[in-house]
Amino acid sequence: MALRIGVIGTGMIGTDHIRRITQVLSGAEIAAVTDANLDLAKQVAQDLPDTEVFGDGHDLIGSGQVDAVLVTSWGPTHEEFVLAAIASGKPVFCEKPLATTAEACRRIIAAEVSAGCRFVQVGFMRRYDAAYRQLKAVIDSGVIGAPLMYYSAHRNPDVPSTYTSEMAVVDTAVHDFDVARWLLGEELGAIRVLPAKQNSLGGGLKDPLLMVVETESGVLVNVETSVNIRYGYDIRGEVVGESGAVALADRNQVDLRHAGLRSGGVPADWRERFAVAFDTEFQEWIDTIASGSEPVGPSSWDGYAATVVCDAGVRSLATSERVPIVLGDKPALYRN
Ligand code: NAD
Ligand code: ISE
Repeated sequence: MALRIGVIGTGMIGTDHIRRITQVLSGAEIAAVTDANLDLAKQVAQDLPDTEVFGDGHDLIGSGQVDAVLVTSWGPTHEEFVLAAIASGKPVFCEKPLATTAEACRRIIAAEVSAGCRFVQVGFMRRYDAAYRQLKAVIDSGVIGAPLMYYSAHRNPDVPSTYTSEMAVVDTAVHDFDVARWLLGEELGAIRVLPAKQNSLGGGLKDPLLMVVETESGVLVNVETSVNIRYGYDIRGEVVGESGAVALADRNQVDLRHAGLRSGGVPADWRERFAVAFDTEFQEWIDTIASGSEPVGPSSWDGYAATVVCDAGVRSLATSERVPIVLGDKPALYRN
């Protein structure tokens, strides 16, 4: 039987995930949807067979028609829905961030620890991208020696008018923090956020930013966020090791040579750049949950660790000072 998923939040990424679950992937169906904007939820359900519209996320989570929950509502609402799913004993896939405060993430961790098993997977899709997976495989093989530095560039062509300077840290660089932890296999220990000369196209935002992050063992991670760079959505990464370096390659299928120039495309946005990674992320989650296993992807601990780094980053953005990152002990549930 197909895994019956209930979706809370049918906005931009919610509808994109519904599309992939119903049109690209196998083994799951959308049994229920809800949104604070109920008309939007009804409109989305119209195009789906047998999908019930609920007036509220809690009713959806409690429904006997829902086996697993997908949270794609705004960040500040994530905690209550994730906690409710855990209390109902249902697996929950939560888009980033797990929650917007470290305290809220700790409450989610406490709920899972007291239940004695994992229910939560967090939407850090870069871990499912084929190029990032190869980058990690090269690092883990030892061929470049011990990693010493990691350069991570996160460039958006533009951002909505509601985007604030702090969002470059909590909404954008959060992916770079998670992928750095995953690639390097260690926690981040301190962060310093430095605004560069301001991009005049950025409507007053502190943009671009350079974030200098130190891992616990002393690897330096340099994260650049440029969120008004116009030319496209460009994600770059290079790890420098003791005896070699490895970088994400440019991703074009073809290489155009014309009129004295050599060129290739740049994705328009995150949906295009990470389409296949999102597909892989969800197919692996569906297969794991449908088999009755606990989720194995990014955990509540990963969501918590990323939020703590973001908190420290926001503090550093205000002062440009180095801010230590303090996580505390990792519960056994999250130690592999
Ligand atoms: P969006 O504004 O397009 O959609 C969010 C939807 O949630 C809206 O329709 C809103 O009405 C609904 N909503 C808000 N509060 C609700 C509540 N209490 N109950 C039910 N519905 C509620 O936003 P989006 O761009 O789709 O982002 C949603 C989440 O996905 C955010 O947490 C964002 O950070 C994350 N996101 C992740 C990625 C990624 O690359 N992994 C990309 C974009 C967004
Ligand atoms: C967005 O919310 C995402 O998560 C994208 O992956 C990121 O590139 C973008 O900057 C964020 O606003």
